[in-house]
Amino acid sequence: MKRIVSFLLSIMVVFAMIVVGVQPISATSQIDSIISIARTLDETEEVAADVDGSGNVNVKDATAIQKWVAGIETGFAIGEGI
Ligand SMILES: [Ca+2]
Repeated sequence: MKRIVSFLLSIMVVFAMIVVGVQPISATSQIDSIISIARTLDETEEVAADVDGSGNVNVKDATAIQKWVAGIETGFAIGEGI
């Protein structure tokens, strides 16, 4: 019974994707989107995003921001303005 329900749900999801016109997104286009977003940061945004003050924005900054969002202490002044 569980397999039948799972199969029917899968068919419904695929059908809904076809009706709505959802197109699969390649990993390359997702990376291009992320890079294009990163390139649009202005100087103020880059300073704000560089939460560890290393001089560049990288995954360490993103991790610190994620921890801050989750309420985990990071030791950085995130969300306090520049
Ligand atoms: Ca940084």
